[in-house]
Amino acid sequence: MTATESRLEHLYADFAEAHLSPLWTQLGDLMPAAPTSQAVPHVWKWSALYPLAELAGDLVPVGRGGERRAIALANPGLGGLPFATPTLWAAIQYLGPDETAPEHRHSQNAFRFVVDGEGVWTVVDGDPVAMRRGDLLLTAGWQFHGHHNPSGRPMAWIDGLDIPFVHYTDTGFFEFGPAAVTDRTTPPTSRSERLWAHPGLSPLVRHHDTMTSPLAAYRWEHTDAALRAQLDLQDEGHPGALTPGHAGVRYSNPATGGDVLPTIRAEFHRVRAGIQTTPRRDVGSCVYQVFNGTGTFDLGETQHPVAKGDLVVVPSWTPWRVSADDELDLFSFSDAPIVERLGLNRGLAVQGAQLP
Ligand code: GTQ
Ligand code: FE2
Repeated sequence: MTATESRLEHLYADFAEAHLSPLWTQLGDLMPAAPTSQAVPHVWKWSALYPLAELAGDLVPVGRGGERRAIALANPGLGGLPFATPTLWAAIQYLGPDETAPEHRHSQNAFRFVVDGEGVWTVVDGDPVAMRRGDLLLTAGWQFHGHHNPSGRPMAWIDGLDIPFVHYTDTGFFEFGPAAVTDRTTPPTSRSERLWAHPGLSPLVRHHDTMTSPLAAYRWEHTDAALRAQLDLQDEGHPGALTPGHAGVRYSNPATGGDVLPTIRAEFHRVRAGIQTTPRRDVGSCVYQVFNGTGTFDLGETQHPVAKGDLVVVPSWTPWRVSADDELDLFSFSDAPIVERLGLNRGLAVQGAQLP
């Protein structure tokens, strides 16, 4: 070892001792030419998830303290953390007959999506919201919420939250509410829908928060009708669907037209049998859940057959596309509002997606 090498070695040791770290040895990791996510593309099969949730239903009570019988997708690339992606939490939540998940509130924004079943009401700031197949239900940050199941049957759904983002930014607060939900009535329609779910019409009331949708429930009948109309219009020779055989909608805030939550975008896609979507790669991460049908996701180098209920993680900048065997209905959510509002997106998302 030369004298300089020896002095360098000491310098690095001194850096470590002084809690300092030089840029030049790690530039490629810290500032790669394009995103290189620690998260990996992965698929969780509903056929594996659901029985485990059922088993948890038998063995694990739900109540104050643990709060929810929710089982998170832990991305295999994220070292065992309960995070689907570096920004997004995705979990299956299970509530048995006559069970109640107590009220609480937190900074983290949340939604529920129902792939199957009904019978649970989520009570959001005192407004009971029925949860049914195909519905998207919102719980914005700091709204009190609890869930109760007055039906005789268990119900499972998926939760999406920005828990990882709030965790990494140290921005979370949490508060317990009543152990029982405040309003145990079971109306088919929530007060938020009665006020806000009229197409093209905003009530002349003050809605202060521009980043959060005032509408707590987006019903399947509307999503389904919107997608069907896009494909029908295309068949009739009119502009409609995104590309041939691929229809898509974004769930939007009826007061602003923006995303439903400050940190989470939600969409629904319908891909006709035999159609392969245009390959794309996006800045930011995304989670898909198959609502209906079968097909194959190409994620980077790998191919993954999917069926109803399966959950698919697409990490940032991963090239991907999906092919439908029979008509494929896909719910999706992403961190796009974070990426876009902070000016971190790249416009040419479709270009440069190379798939084998
Ligand atoms: O239902 O309130 O999956 O607070 C994670 C945290 C669900 C909920 C989750 C939560 C909830
Ligand atoms: Fe919660």
